[in-house]
Amino acid sequence: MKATAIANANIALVKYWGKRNEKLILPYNSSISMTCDGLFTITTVDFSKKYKKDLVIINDEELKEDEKNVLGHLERIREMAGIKEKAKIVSKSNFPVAAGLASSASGLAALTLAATKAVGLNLNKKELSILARQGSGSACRSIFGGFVEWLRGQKEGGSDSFARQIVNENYWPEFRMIVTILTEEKKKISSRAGMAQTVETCPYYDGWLKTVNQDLDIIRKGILKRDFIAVGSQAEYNCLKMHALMMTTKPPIIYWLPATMEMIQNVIGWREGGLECYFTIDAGPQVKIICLEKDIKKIKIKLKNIKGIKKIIVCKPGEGAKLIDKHLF
Ligand code: 2P0
Repeated sequence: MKATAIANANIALVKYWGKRNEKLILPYNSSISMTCDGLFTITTVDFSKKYKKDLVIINDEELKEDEKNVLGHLERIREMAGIKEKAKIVSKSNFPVAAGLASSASGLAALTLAATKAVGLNLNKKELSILARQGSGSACRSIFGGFVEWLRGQKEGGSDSFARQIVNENYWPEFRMIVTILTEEKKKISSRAGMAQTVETCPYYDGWLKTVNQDLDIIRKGILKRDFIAVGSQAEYNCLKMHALMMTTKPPIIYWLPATMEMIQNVIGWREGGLECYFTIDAGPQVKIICLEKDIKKIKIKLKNIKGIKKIIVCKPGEGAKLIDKHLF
């Protein structure tokens, strides 16, 4: 009863921010993301009578604060399979965890696929997406590769809230996101707590919900037409709207560092100078530059001269979650 899966993280072009049902993780709005080749989590799950309790090891450290309720997700899968065995889980990501780089998306997607396979449930991608969503919302998008839309759904039970692929990873291979890592420190406010606080206190949340469908339409159509300016500019706008919500939440949620603001100004300046690039930022300080392959070299040269950048990772559209043969233990 052992299986291993690999899943890529994803970065949203239209963000998910706010739940209408916190227990089932049902969002107020649909969202669109790119699954990122190069930002991955590998997870091995082994269910066995030999384990007296569940043991979860993430990046060589035993899980202590179970913020994402990984153990609850495991229990959900055990219940589906009708088994009692405890599990050992070992998970490794190749990028900083919990610094606004969607580690829970790749982590919970890999866990969902590995654990369901280990217990002998052969779920299809839609079923996997629904299940991964209940572990962490953004994880439902990482089940699929390429450009992906998570449909908010209408039903109370969540059976119509899952992700689906808009186009696969080969449709727009020139599309890139350059992740600039500005700090590897863990963020202070989790996105789970932050979004709940926004829904409760932000006076502009209605405005977000009224305008998000337009963002989704423009970006979905832009992806299908490979219209870079349409996708990049609307993604940047959507990101700023989300951060405006965060900043006007009580107490305020400000994920930006001075280096974040500097990067924003840089990207805008480069664009004014004729370089086609946009930015997006998630629940953390890291800035992701949206660009095309043809401009990567020029942007990399510019990034070399900026002091605050610890590391960069260039991502192209990547594959969805999949099983692999090589176990981590
Ligand atoms: C996104 N974020 O669409 C948005 C943008 C953060 C900012 O999805 O509570 O870790 O586990 O459902 O999935 C982060 O939210 O939250 C996220 P839960 P999750 O990528």
